[in-house]
Amino acid sequence: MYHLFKSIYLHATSKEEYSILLLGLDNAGKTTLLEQIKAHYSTHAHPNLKTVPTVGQNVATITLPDLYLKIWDVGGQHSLRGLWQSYYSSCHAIVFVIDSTDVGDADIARLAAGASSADEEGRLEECRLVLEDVLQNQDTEGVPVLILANKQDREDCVEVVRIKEGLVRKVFEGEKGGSVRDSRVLPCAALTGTGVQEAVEWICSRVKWNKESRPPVMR
Ligand SMILES: Nc1nc2c(ncn2[C@@H]2O[C@H](COP(=O)(O)OP(=O)(O)OP(=O)(O)O)[C@@H](O)[C@H]2O)c(=O)[nH]1
Ligand SMILES: [Mg+2]
Repeated sequence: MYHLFKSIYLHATSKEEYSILLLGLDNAGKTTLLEQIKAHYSTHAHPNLKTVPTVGQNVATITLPDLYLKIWDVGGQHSLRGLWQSYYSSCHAIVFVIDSTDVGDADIARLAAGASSADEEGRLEECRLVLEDVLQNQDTEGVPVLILANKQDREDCVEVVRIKEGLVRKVFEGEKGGSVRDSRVLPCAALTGTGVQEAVEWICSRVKWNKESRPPVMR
């Protein structure tokens, strides 16, 4: 009887926990985003916006009314990207952060037209290859992916619609786009916090939707 009551109690007081993986090239804004999410969903904290390049990982758990999000922010430098795949099988959603000032509007137009990308101004090609690599890995199969077009506060940013049509759609619909999955492209400015709540809301709805394929951990 004790065990029955204990398990009923634990069930009633526990919540689902989902792991979210922040990916993207170095300098994209992942750590800044994590800081804003932490500040937004706790009553006291101010975001620490003085970030340094991440070597290894940062992790934070935020508490929402009906679930926990455990957010993993991993370093995006070239030499660290090999570590990403060890997170894939246990994550419930991926947030791929793009620096909208570092993909080049003209380059996007060239890519969309199927032309070569020999004289790029930004890191569009690198970004495309890295995103394709994530989507192609079998451990990310079926995982919802949110693409955040970050740094939309800067005047020199490429608009979200251009990134969506010219880059993301091309990757997702290409042969290296991987399996069919839930995906969305949203604008964001991690530095100011604009778009952060919308991103978290999308993530929450999609991990719940996908929970039969990737069940949460009960905490
Ligand atoms: N203007 C602007 N700057 C941003 C934004 N987000 C991040 N930054 C700046 O971009 C730089 C890199 O941000 P980080 O959050 O450290 O980047 P990261 O993706 O964690 O980089 P790695 O740890 O090397 O993978 C910092 O100088 C941030 O202040 C944004 O939305 N707008
Ligand atoms: Mg970082």
